[in-house]
Amino acid sequence: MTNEQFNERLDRLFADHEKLIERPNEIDTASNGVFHRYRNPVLTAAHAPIFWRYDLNRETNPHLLERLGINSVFNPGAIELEGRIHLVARVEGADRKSFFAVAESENGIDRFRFRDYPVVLPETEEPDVNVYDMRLVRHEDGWIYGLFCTERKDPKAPRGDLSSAVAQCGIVRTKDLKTWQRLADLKTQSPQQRNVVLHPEFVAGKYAFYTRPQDGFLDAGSGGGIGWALADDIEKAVLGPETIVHDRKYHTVYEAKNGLGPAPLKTPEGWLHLAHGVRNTAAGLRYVLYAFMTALDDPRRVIHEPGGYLLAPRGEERVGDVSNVAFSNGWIARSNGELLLYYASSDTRCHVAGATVEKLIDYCMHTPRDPLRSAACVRQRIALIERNLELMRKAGR
Ligand code: M1P
Repeated sequence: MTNEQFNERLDRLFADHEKLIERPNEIDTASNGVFHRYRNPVLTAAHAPIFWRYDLNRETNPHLLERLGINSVFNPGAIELEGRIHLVARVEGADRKSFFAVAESENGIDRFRFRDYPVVLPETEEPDVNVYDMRLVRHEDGWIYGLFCTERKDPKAPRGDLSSAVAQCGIVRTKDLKTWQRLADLKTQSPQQRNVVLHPEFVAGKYAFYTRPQDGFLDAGSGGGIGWALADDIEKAVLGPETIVHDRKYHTVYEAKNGLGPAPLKTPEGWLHLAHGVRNTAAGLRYVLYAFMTALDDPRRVIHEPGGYLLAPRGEERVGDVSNVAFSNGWIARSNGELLLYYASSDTRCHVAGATVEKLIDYCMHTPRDPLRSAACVRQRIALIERNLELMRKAGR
């Protein structure tokens, strides 16, 4: 490669990257009324800065080859800070290891740009092998907490088993998403934990955690459900027995597994929750997002439980490293009532859907519950049809 060719290729790399970052996003007009999708993903592997991936020095990289590839960018935590929307994304290198990186945007819909450096996450005495899926929450104690999954090789795995892992909840806190303080990993009575979320307020003067007790690394086993327990201290948080807030149920969209998404939002009608539900199919697991509400005076008590899913992977979203997955661990309620719901598709890329808190409350309060049996579902639908046909007759439609 001549000097000229090297520079030409370098210019093109930077220009294409800039074009991608600056690409405006548009609302996808096909909407069910509850939320609207946006056409373009907000963050992808291609959004990672060129200087994270290439060695730009002609002496050491004469062919201008990518040296440290990025495989995917997904499952972002989200928070509004100083008027800007910040995502703490799970960035996975070509080597399969994930790390966290902060990307910022003015409007939360497009032009997300990664900060120059990824997050340098402090470690405990037991080094993390892989970290992912940070849930950010602004707690009433004044800190922003990030709860994430820390994964390490299972020390009890038989020789030759290089897949078994132990998942636990790591905890960091920050004021600015720049300096991070690592606290002790959460201690619970369950063999493994993933999808742990900190409730934004004290409950009975204690820190309250949503958990996901599970027996194995992948399978919930006899565990599962979205759990709940309190801790006296956040710096060395220890949980007692977990009670189940929202359980798995036979033949629902959350029969195999479920887990809380972002921290719940406080609304006048109750705590608004977003979660993922997993079912088994012949083609593998299918992950969808669902919503529910709990009581303001007792965040463990479910008060509204709409049936079915809120958002399921659609079209291209269905394809990726782990296909047929919609997963969310970040949303932002803006002061004007707008809701930005960040979700990832198929463990590959990040999207945003727009809604309002008011619409989500309406969805939770007025969507009928899952009747759990086909015949009952038909009766439920016929009741709707009858009411509508009557209205249509009166309106002369
Ligand atoms: O691959 C789908 C998701 O699987 C896990 O979620 P869960 O523990 O509920 O099965 C997580 O690893 C998540 O990151 C991933 O998106």
